[in-house]
Amino acid sequence: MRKKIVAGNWKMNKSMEEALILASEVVHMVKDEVNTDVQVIIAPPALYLTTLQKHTEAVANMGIAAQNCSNKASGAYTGEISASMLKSIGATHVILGHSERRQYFNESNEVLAEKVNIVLENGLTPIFCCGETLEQRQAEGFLEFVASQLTDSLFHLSAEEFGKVVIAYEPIWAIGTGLTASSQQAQDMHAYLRGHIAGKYGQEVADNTSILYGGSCNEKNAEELFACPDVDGGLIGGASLKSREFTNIAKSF
Ligand code: 3PY
Repeated sequence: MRKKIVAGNWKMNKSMEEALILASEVVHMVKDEVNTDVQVIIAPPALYLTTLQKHTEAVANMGIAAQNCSNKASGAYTGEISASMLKSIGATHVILGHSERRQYFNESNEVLAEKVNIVLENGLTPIFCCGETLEQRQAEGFLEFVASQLTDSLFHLSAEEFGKVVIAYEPIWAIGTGLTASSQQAQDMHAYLRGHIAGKYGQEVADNTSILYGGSCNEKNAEELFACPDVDGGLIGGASLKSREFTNIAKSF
């Protein structure tokens, strides 16, 4: 059975003090209100991971994610943070390939494949993001384009390794724009990706893969999106910066 997951991508927001308040509110609300079969993950800026991990570890169905990590193991890579460092401070997940990293930091499918490898080698769970631009959606072949992001960055993995990956479909045209994919658009893409995974790894692996929807998911649209048979939760942007709204999203299954 695949997991239901709601992950909050805080991006580059909040001071330390604000982050502590937000995390402790989320931790309390999740503990009191969210079904234990829903895994709730927060992804604060890397600087706050060590401190906030001490809060999330107290709740069995919570995890804490980095928003990125290096494709290198260690060494002279000024400014980088390695997967083993993240593991050593108790991080559980790493978001990889968010469209903002692909767009502003030129992350290619090849570099992302290296990051996926190193994250898995260190016993962390990659939340692998994929998605198309508006121009791609309006042209032919956008389903195949998104599937190719999986092929190029993930399909070198063994079935056992692939089974540890979480996928997040984030249409780029719905990120930070207030536009959301309709539940039908999300379902169609998720079903297509699940079929693509089944073609490579078989139906059982595909059925056990959590595929999250991201892109302006909020407390108003989460219930309809999460009701889709192939949508297993959400990667939440702006709405994860408000404890009440984020918790409500985690309660939307
Ligand atoms: C968004 O919803 O804006 C996101 O980018 C989530 O990662």
